[in-house]
Amino acid sequence: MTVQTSLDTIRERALAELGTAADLATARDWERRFLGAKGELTAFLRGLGALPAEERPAAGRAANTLKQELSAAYAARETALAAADLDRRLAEDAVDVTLPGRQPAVGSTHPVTQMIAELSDIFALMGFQTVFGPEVETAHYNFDLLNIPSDHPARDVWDTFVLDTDEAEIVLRTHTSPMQARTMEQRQPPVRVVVPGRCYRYEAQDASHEWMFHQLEGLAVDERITMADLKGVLRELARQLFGPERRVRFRCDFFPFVEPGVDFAVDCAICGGKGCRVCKQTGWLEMGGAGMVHPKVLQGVGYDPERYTGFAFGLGVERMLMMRDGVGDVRAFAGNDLRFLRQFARAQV
Ligand code: YSA
Repeated sequence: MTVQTSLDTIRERALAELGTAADLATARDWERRFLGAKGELTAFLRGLGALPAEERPAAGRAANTLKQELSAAYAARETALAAADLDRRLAEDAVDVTLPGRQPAVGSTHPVTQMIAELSDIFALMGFQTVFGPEVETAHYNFDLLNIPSDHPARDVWDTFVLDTDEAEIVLRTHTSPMQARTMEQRQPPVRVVVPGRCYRYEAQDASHEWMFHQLEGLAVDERITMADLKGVLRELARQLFGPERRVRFRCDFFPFVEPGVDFAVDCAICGGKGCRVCKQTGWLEMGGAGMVHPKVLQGVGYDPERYTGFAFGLGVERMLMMRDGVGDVRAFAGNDLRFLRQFARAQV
């Protein structure tokens, strides 16, 4: 077989195979097989050394001409296949701009957050400023300054999560009351604040008790503040939150940081005070504790108890929601069941 015949055979086969390459990968494989370092044509060029010297120049020229022809054919085929590939990908990625958009999932504030905002608004109208305090507290603020010294039996009833006992005893606050002392240490009377926030108690959970829940503390200190002011403020709260027909009840209760102390209840809005599952058949729902700030607490923060008096209260935020919206189990609020939470969904502004 002459050199030219061999080259013609390679040429014919190469162009036929390139013509059938349907995608870029096949075309690149073709290039490797014919034009690559170990390709057929390269091997042919290397073999030229075995020819008689007088035949080599012509054979070399013919082989190089074929190489250029095949390279040009490959370049044209590659360009065509790349363009076809781009067209295909563009067609696949095409967006139909006339399709209606997907509805974005819009969240809503948690019912407890909503209730805290509502309570802050109600108290703001009565002149109370909303402030916040730490959830990780020292026993000094959580107990000592509230007239509950370490040897006092009342300390045991708070079911406290203790975080550290090394230097200062560090606890998760069991109530929002430590903010009474923190606030009074920072301001001089007149003081009027409410303090919403999380509290923690190492308690068995049931329909009305969670280990993590929210309270709203209230504190007013000034000259001539009386129990009548406390009753008036809490009655107004019940009126705004539950409606003018609700009745309120104050019964004697004991908290070491008040004198006298009361528990504050509202007649059950679900059953109208007749007795139901939510109010445990009593007709009343306890909202929290309250009272006149104990003189020792005032003294502890440097206030003169002869000059100043004050009232304070601590209300259960989940309890108020349960009562107003007929929720039978406090555990629902932290349960993360979207079917429950969506019932409180509000448009965000
Ligand atoms: C009392 C007098 C004051 O001058 C100021 C504040 C207080 C309240 C006091 N610091 C306190 O924590 N009292 S309390 O233990 O009775 O809790 C108040 C309210 O928090 C309860 O009425 C209830 O509504 C809510 N609460 C308490 N433990 C709870 C709870 N809510 C859900 N789960 C729990 N485990």
